[in-house]
Amino acid sequence: MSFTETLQSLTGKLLADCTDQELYLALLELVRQKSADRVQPVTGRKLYYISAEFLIGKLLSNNLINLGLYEEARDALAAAGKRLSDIEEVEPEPSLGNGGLGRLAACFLDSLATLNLPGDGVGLRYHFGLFHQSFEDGVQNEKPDPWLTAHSWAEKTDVTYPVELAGKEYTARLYKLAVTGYEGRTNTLNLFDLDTIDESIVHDGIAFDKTAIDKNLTLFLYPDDSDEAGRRLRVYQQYLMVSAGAQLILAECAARGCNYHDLADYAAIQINDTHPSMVIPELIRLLGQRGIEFEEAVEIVTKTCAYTNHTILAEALEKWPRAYLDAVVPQLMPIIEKLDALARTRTEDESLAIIDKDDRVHMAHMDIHFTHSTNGVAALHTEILKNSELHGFYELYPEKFNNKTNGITFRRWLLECDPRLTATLEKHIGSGFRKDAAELEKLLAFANDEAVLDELTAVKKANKAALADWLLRTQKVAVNPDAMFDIQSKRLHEYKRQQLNLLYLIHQYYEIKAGHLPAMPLVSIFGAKAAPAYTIAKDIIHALLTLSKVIAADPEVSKWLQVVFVENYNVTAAEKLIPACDLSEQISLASKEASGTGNMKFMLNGALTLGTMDGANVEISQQVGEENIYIFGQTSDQVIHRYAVGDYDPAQWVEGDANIRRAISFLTGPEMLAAGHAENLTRLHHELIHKDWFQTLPDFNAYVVRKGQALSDYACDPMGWRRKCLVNIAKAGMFSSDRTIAEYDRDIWHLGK
Ligand code: 4GP
Repeated sequence: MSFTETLQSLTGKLLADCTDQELYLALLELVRQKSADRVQPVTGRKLYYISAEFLIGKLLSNNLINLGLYEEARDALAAAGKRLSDIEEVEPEPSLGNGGLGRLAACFLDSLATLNLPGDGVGLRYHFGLFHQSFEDGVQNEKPDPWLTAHSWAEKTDVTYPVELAGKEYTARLYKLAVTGYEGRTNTLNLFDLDTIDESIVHDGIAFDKTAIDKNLTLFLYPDDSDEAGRRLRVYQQYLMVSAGAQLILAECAARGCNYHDLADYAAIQINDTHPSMVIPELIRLLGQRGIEFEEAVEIVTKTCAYTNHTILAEALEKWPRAYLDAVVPQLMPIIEKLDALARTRTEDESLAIIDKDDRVHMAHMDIHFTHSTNGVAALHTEILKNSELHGFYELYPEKFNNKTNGITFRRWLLECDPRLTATLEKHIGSGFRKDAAELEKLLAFANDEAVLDELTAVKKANKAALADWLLRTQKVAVNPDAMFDIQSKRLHEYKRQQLNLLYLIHQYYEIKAGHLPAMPLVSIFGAKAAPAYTIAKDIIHALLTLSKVIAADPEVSKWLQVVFVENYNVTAAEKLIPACDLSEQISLASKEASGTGNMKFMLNGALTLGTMDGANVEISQQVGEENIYIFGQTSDQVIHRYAVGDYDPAQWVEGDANIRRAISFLTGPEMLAAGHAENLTRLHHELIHKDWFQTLPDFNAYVVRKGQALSDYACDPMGWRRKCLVNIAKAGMFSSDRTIAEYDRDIWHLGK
């Protein structure tokens, strides 16, 4: 049967007569059948990657690519006068993640299946995922972001597990979502939910009754935790995930012949950040119910589990008040107490305890004591963990610490999002890079080939035009595609320093007004959601939106400078932005960004990085050489030293530097106050002058200079610029998540063995 006939048999109509919705459902069904054909039996160790987030993004095109059906589907539809891109729009995006950690989990699932490794995900089936962001009156507004429809990729099963929360029994139901690798096997993303969730309790944006657990438990990823009910709800969610997950793992292993004593021969469990940490005491509890003594259970769990740390920000290293755990998971507290006592026999250092003197339970500490591996996600990050943040643990367990530099799946972040670049690469270096990313290096042979560089320029130009169209259609903004596209898209957080970019833009505003024109026009594009309770992050969004209005209203400046803040930044938006980017902003305060993965996506798509020596920027810079990246700012050692000395005073920088003073004062100057809200602007102004916890001001001048350099290189030496882009693409191979997963498997998981 031809592809057209297959689709027609699924819809029961001629393709030309189908609606996009009907075609979407037919393709979904087809992908489902083909994915099922690729399920393989499991032998030996199987991975369970437990994570509160799986930021999978839309699945249709990705699945078609991985199944080798994309071109056929596109052509069959085109022959019937349909466009695959229109059908993609029918699919709602599952925003089951917030940022890097969740997107990484999705890339890892893709690579596991592609490398033919048995590895499933375990998480929650949130009804609304994160939240839908809109801007109203220059302020972020949050609404539910539904993705579940009658025909969802996640299929309901009959499998349920009892989960006891606050002494009451709930029933967790398993949903399965097929994950098909590129020319690889099909694995599963296991998502748990309750049948009793009631979406109608959500009101006024994303507010809901936080105490009605049976109705609210899986409504949202990261419900607002600014009050105690919200924080407790997170504990409830975490336990639902790990208890149901642990029961699933034990059941699957038992079905394959495991007698529980040998669990580590059947399962490897990766704890993705601290959200799933309770899987440790939960497994010990469940093994106890199956007749295994505490000491042996601890040994089994330690051999089975491994932990990944994704951040050194103190507020993200979860410490739950013991009272919460007493109330929500009383069945775990006696086990956590025993683990704390056991850990205390290994060290007298109070700072490494699981339960501290203030009765808080440190989840990361439990992970490090009772798993066999702790890894950071970029070389610098792992060194910081070993030498400062987790130094005491490193001294106690040096053999547990290892680095696994993050990666991204090239299927989504090159083949799918940048078909023009993919085709150009294939023309010159063949298609081997689809499976072996190291083959991208073959491109280096063309570094001085002007015809190839011109082709790369043409690809970028077409991608920028496509982004301009998309911005016009979805955001109602017109941009100049001949300007340099400068993009900062990532979660909104002070450590990522969108505020540094903001100050630069104000600086440029003044410079242009003073007649100091830049080398070329700049379109500065942002995409970011701020956590609903994170006030300063929302103030930064407000300031950028306000500045955007001020500049747009000033014809003198707007010829040279434009600020665009994309609404509701998500995976779909990222897929549009990244291929069109010229300059990738990776300007976190050195030492604070664990790795970053956006930096890798931009590089792979031929953008140059403007960044600090932070996270994986360090490795990117080593790969491409310092002449092919724009590095600026303090080093992590300098930053860590400044924190240690504790004498950083932003007010001195404001006083001592006229440019800084001018840029900061503008925030509460007449132009901004006329266009924005005094409350938000004044608060941000105050924060920067009096706190500036992430040391924006010491890096300001270096940033201005380096960005000016990038603009002038782009304007004055287009060939040189494109050569740098080529080197970045060619050297991106190391950042494939296939490489990362192969390393996890080699050093930690040993799957299938
Ligand atoms: C993120 C880190 O901020 C980012 O640097 C890293 O690339 C990513 O994890 C994947 O390892 N952390 C989070 C989080 O998303 O919620 O802590």
